[in-house]
Order: sequence, then C-alpha cells, then structure tokens
Amino acid sequence: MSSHTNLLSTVSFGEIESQNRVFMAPLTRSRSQQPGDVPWDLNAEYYRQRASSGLIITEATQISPQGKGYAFTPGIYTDEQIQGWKNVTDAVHEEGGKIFLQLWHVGRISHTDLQPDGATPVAPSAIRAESQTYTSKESGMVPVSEPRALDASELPGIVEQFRVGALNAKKAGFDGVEIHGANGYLLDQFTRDGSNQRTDSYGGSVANRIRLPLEVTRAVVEVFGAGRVGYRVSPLGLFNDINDSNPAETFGELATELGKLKLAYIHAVEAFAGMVRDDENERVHTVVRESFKNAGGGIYVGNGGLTPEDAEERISEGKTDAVAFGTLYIGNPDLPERIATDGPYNDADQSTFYGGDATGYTDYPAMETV
Ligand code: 8OZ
Repeated sequence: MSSHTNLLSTVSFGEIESQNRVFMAPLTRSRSQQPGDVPWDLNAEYYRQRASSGLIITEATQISPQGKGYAFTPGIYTDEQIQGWKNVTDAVHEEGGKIFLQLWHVGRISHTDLQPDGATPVAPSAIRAESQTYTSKESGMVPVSEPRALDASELPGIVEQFRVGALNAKKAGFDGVEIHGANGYLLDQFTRDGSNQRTDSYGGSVANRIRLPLEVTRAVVEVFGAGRVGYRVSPLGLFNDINDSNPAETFGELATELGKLKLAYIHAVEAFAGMVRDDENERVHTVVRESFKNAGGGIYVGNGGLTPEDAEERISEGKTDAVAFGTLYIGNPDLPERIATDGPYNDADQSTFYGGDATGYTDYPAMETV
C-alpha cells in the first residue's frame, strides 16, 4: 500500500476541484504539426494518456508570432491552432481530466529567423541574453538574437496579445490558463532587474517591474475569472541568463499582488532536477507561498526535482499544496496510479525530449493492470 495519502487526496482551488495533487508540469516537447505550429492528434493522444493528473498544464504555447522563440512549439493565435487545441481538451475531458493552457511570450529568447519578416525580438531592455534557442532542424541550437527595447506605447499591445491568447484558450475548451512568468521569458524579463533596466514606469522599483506582469494578469482574469488562472515563477532560476538582486523581495511583492487578485494558484519552479535544496531556496519560496496565500490567493504548487516521497513530505509539512512533476510525467503517463502502488516508474529518455515523433512521447506504457 502507498503512503502517499496527501499527494493522492483531492484539492480545490479557485473554481477547480482536482482528483489529486499530482499535477503535470508544463513541458516543451516541440512536436506541433508543421507548417503553422498546430497541435494535432499525436499531441491529443499524449495529453489523453496523462488525464488522471489532478491538473495538466500544457507545454508553453506562444500567444502570437512575436511571442515565439523555438521551432516546433505550438501556438494559440490561429483558428487552426484553436481547433487543434480543442481536439486536445476534448480528449482530456473525455477521460475525466482537467487541463490549463500555458500562455507564453518569449521576449528576448528568440531569433530573427523565427520572427515575422525577420523582425528583431522584443524585451524590456536591449540586452542580449547569453542563451541559445533552436531555430530549425538544419541550424540546430544557435545564440539568441540581440533584442530591441519595447517602447512604452507598445506595452498595451503585449497585454492585448495575452488577452487574445486567453480568449482563444477559452474557445479551445481549456479549464483555465497559466501565465508563464518564469524561466527568463518576457514577463520574467520585466520582473527581474538583471534584464529590466528601463527608466520609465515599467522599470526600476519592484512595483514598476511587476507592472506589466500584473496588467497582463488582470487582462487574463477578465477573460477566465481569477479562479481559473494560475501564474508560474522561478525566483532563483538562472536559465536563460536571468537574475535578480533580491529575489525574496521581488517575488514576495509579485506573489502578494497576485494573491490580492485571488488567483487560483501560484506555481514555483523551486529547483531544477539535481539542484540542491538549500536554506536560501527554502526561505525565498516560503516568502512566495505565504505572501500569495496571506493576500488571498489560492494554492501553492511546488515543482522541481521532487520525488513522490519528497512531495508527500512537503505537503504533510504544509510547504506545498500540490506538486507539478515534469520528468516523471514524460516517462509515466499514469503517474498517480504508479504513485498509489509505490511505482515502478519508467525512466525518461532525454534524447527524445524535444522534437521527433511518437517515440519517447506516446509510447511509454501504462502499468500492467492485474
Ligand atoms: C526547454 C526548452 C525550451 C523551452 C521553459 C518553455 O523553460 C520552456 C522551455 C524549456 O519554460
């Protein structure tokens, strides 16, 4: 018998009631149909297989052509993409699952080859990230382009891109949306002072740096209602060459404001697999969790290199309410069922994480049922 009673218990947040606290983390798999970055039957099958999750959060999905930063990631701005996603949400709902779309604008983590008419990628400030992206099968990984700073007059247009993305997600039948505010993409670039050196009302103080993320969140909440909106942060993450001089203060304030908006959840990348969970990590995420919940927000979702045993312990200690699993979900479509029997778990093959076909995607077996 499993001892994962907390992890497998139901949880309510906002307008959502989930069958368990085993959430599926957003995972870039780069398998949309081409041309047009369209979700198709292969993707529907992959998500259908994982419908016993308490909540599936889709792979990051660009809200506009400008918001794209990698070849083969899906979009949510054309009718074809909306139809493709409808096929995905129908598949998950048929199996009794719940699914949120992750709304994504990459900002400076892009390349002119991926932008409409070879345009320059946009960012809060014209600072190139020491990072790479994937532009095509032929080019492979290449350094990201130098971005241009968005003019203040363009920022309402960014908010509008997120609003339209949320409207399209609603049309596609999603139960809600998660705003991608993590991992060095556009909203994170505004939030952290390493990438935001603006001197207008969108840069400088924490209140200024979180202004655009909060405008975006309010627009998305107008579409879905706060009870169907989550927000993802990675306060200590360094991926995509980003950093902040005071993560506890910056993300504590952001979490407070998101809590005041009564969002369904805040989702924190606490550590990448293999990273040590040290005191600073614990301190910053405690600030984020408590700030969000004390201000009126819903639940806290932890993520990053946790085993089911760690997850159970952290829930029982009140350090998280649910856990999003990434790598474990790649190899184990029936993860909650496996947790219930204490495994066994399939290993995930890293060589098939990004791009390709059904291999390493929809061919991981569910457990034999006896
Ligand atoms: C891995 C490769 C490409 C994109 C993220 C959307 O880190 C991503 C991503 C991850 O949030």
